[in-house]
Amino acid sequence: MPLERPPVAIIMGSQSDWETMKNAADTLDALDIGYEARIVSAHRTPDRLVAFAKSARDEGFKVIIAGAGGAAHLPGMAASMTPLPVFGVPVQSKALSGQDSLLSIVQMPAGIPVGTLAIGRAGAVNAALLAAAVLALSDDDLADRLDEYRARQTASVAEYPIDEAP
Ligand code: RP5
Repeated sequence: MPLERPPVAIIMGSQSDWETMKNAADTLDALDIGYEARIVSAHRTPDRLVAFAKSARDEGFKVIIAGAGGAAHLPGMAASMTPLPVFGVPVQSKALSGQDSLLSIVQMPAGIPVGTLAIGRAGAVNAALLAAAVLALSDDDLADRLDEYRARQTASVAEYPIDEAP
């Protein structure tokens, strides 16, 4: 019997990733989708990663959003140990501006997919929206909320630019 878990797990390699990954959490909040956020480092807490990834489906999670920076092995290693869809968010690193994170996450070998998003905030927001789209396939109320989210976004875009205060 699975434990009662929210549908989305947001995992990240470090506390320092939270500033970026909070954008995924905020987006899920806006769509009223439950999530659990955890720090799970592929390098510093490998046993925690194995325990999490191997039990994620049985615990009731449906989608995993994994953010990491630098040598960003977390999304790929998580994907190697779970059949759940994994969306990877490259966190912007200090040394290489996140290009290292992006390439670490995106270059998965055939057979173990990670849906890789953009570097930084945009990637975190879009990972949440992709998670929502997956969940909406079997949740009509969520599909409606996603449509409304898109409609609000469209309505918020002005037709003409204005001068902004310097
Ligand atoms: C990665 O190393 C984390 O995902 C983080 O982006 C990066 C730096 O971690 P800290 O040194 O800030 O903890 O594992």
